[in-house]
Amino acid sequence: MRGQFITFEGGEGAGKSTQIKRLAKRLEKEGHEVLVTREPGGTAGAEAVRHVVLSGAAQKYGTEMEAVLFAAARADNVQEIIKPALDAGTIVLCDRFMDSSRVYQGVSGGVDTDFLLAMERAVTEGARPDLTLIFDLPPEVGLSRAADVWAEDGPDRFEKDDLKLQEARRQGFLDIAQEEPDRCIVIDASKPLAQVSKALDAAIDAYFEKVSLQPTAKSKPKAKTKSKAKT
Ligand code: T5A
Repeated sequence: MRGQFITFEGGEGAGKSTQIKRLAKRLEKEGHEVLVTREPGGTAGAEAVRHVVLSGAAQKYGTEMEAVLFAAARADNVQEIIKPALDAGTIVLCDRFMDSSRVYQGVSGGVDTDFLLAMERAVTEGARPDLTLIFDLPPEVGLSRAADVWAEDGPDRFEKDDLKLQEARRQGFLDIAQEEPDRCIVIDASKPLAQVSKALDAAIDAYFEKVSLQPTAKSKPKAKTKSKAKT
């Protein structure tokens, strides 16, 4: 028995966590087993790494070091949370995953592609996304949305990067969607909340129909929804 692994990707403030929360509730109501996790994060160890990378403490050691830290956090999340849930037949909704490393550390960070893909293969074994929703919007719109919810310590290490880098990341995600059309669906995240929700629901419905997915829970399942607190 294997569940479904659905990842959510995109630039800063694209609305992923808002939609994941809503979608998890919807799927639970329909009787699906749902687990929500995020990257970097999900486990105590990965949350500790999250603090190190998002605070900017690792930046001075270079983008390769940051890439390794993200991969280490991913390995822990995959082994401790994602793989066991998938093995139990759960739908896993993950806020960012391997495509964020490809884009942030690869496209905009300049880390060697072979190095990144080797780490990706090593840590995602048995847990490759079945479906990836890419939330696309102009970076200035996303950053302005994110700014509304910044903690008092302000933007994190990646939110501080200039618009040119943020644009490169947007294009990086769109390129992945084009290269892997069977796995990726682009959602126009610049639209008002209700329209984004509708587009996401339609994408999920079409995917579930494609893979003939029906609710499997015998009783109402419990989602382990993790809070999306800043570092
Ligand atoms: N990173 C991560 C890497 O560099 N490499 C990696 O391998 C990984 C895994 C993670 C950072 O780490 C980097 C990428 C990131 O920079 P994070 O805080 O988790 O840090 O960053 P984000 O995932 O970007 O989280 P955000 O909270 O900034 O963005 P979300 O989750 O996409 O957006 P959300 O839902 O919190 O919404 C932001 C605001 O917009 C509003 C919401 O209410 C909220 O106020 N909103 C809308 N407003 C108008 N219209 C809509 N349609 C809206 N949707 C949401």
